[in-house]
Amino acid sequence: MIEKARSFIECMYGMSVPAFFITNRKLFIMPEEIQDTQKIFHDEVARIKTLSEAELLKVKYLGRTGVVSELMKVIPKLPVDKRASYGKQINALKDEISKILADHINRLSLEKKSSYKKEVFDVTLPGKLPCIGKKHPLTQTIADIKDVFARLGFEVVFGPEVESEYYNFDALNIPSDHPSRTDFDTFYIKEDVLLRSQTSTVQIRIMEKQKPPIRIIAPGIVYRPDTVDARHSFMFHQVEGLLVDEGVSFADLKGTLYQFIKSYFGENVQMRFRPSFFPFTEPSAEVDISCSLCSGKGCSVCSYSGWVEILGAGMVDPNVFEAVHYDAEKYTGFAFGMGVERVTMLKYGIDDIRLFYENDMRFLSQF
Ligand code: 2U9
Repeated sequence: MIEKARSFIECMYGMSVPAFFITNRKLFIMPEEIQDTQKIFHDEVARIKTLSEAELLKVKYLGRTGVVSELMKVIPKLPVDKRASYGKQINALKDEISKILADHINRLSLEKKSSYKKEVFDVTLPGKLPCIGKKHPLTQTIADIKDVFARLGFEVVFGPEVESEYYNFDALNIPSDHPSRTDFDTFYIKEDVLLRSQTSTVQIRIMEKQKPPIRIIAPGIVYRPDTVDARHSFMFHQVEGLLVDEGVSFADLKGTLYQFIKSYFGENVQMRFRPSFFPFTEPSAEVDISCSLCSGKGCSVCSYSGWVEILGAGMVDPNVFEAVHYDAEKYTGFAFGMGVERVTMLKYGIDDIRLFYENDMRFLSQF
């Protein structure tokens, strides 16, 4: 019966039909090409070991340009009356391949999933270090300064960076002919509008609103038209402090700055006051510390003097109190100011202020 069918098909199709197969209980007589394909597929399927091999085989046989598609391309070339039968056989082969591959893919994916659970977690493997950000060194210095003064009862206050001449100069007893008021030393936006050159403007604004006792520090950016070099920048950070109360003396100023210097630079650092002059304080002083880089022995940072200047300070000038309507007979106070870049450079031995502004991770990651 089979032999009969074969010779019938061979004679009808004009091609060799060496075998047959049964799908869905129907007898199909397969042309050789289809039968060979089926045989090769079964050989290949028998060799599959992994899910990815099964998936590759799926692409090879059932993909858009795969083996089955190639077989389909023969159909239009057959005599019209033979196309349907040939097409049916290819479809049967396609169904068979699809089913076998789907079974393999399902089984292999289940096996893969269950093998995950069996994997042993090696606790001795080194972990991946998370990349943790940190504060910019200037932000860190401001935080460190705030910490010391917070412990001494100082409150942190802020104010505008665009100011009037009154707050930046007049209220601070800086006379109208003072050289710092010219546009060589101050950035003017227009007449009577400028970028603050010190944060003392903030203390004036606070004193206008609050009666003593006052105990504040004002951190912030200030602007001066300096040519940029290793020690200067047209903008930098300051922290200024102000304490006003009855009976405040120069000894209180010294004690406060002593505490700050020991806490920030270390217990072994020495402090000295040199007489100076500022329009807003009287008497005034410049404060030095023993060079923390050479421990006072002398190096290029301290110009071989063993001392470096870190801040200016003094007792608030009575004219400043008058500007904010404080009774200068009743109240006294001290004030001080420091450059944040400068104290950071001295603490860490940084020799160029521009490093703070360049966002170079090789520099920033060291802090
Ligand atoms: C009020 C009254 C007085 C703040 C002071 C200095 C001295 C000082 C400089 C340090 C380095 C500025 O950044 S720097 O260039 N500052 O020398 N600052 S006394 O005096 C005040 C502040 C506010 C109402």
